[in-house]
Amino acid sequence: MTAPEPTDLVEEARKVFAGPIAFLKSAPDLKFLPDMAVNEVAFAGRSNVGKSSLLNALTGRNGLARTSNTPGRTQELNFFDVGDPLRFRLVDMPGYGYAKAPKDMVRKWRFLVNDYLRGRAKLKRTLVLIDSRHGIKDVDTDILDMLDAAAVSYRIVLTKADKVKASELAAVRKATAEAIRKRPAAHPDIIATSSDKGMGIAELRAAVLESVTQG
Ligand SMILES: Nc1nc2c(ncn2[C@@H]2O[C@H](COP(=O)(O)OP(=O)(O)OP(=O)(O)O)[C@@H](O)[C@H]2O)c(=O)[nH]1
Ligand SMILES: [Mg+2]
Repeated sequence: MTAPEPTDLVEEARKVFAGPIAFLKSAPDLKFLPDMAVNEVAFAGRSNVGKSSLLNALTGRNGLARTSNTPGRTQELNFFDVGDPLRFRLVDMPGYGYAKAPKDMVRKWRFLVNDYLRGRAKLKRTLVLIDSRHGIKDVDTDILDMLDAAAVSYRIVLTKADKVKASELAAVRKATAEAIRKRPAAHPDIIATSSDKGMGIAELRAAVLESVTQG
């Protein structure tokens, strides 16, 4: 079989994300993880970076993942089934780096997120979301270090691109590409998105589909 042309992949991805997608379950603890029936793609990143919003934009369904102006909205691992029959799963995760959250909760989320990311055999790729206004910060570096050390494949996705000028977006994209150049588990291509404006969404759908269809 020959590899699909990129345009075919974008069209295929559009269809998959327009089809059946349903919330499966919330896992507050590793013992509540669902069976490993299919490949998974996880959304990681700082609290309030736009993980849940991006999941909604990808699936074209606004209320699927709960979003909020207040950091710390997502507190469990939330699994979403894509396709009927089931093709793959999307996993919305609690954010990190939320200074005002109670310390014991922060610790709980960190263990949950890290253990899931490090130990999940069906996790094909982690999308690490970075705010276009800020670029990679120290809290992000910690999770990138962990993913590199555990050899978990990840890809940087810039969020809230509508909040910066085109020149600023180009600069943050360049600085981010440079920052990940020597990171072994990082995908070299960065996708800039805006969940509000729909920017980069078709490209990200194709990237997600590509990562779950390999192996
Ligand atoms: N302008 C703009 N705002 C966005 C975008 N994406 C998310 N937001 C806003 O950012 C805030 C946080 O979004 P969420 O999707 O809840 O963020 P999260 O990363 O899931 O946050 P936690 O669950 O707390 O970790 C909300 O007020 C969103 O409306 C975007 O592309 N553009
Ligand atoms: Mg969230």
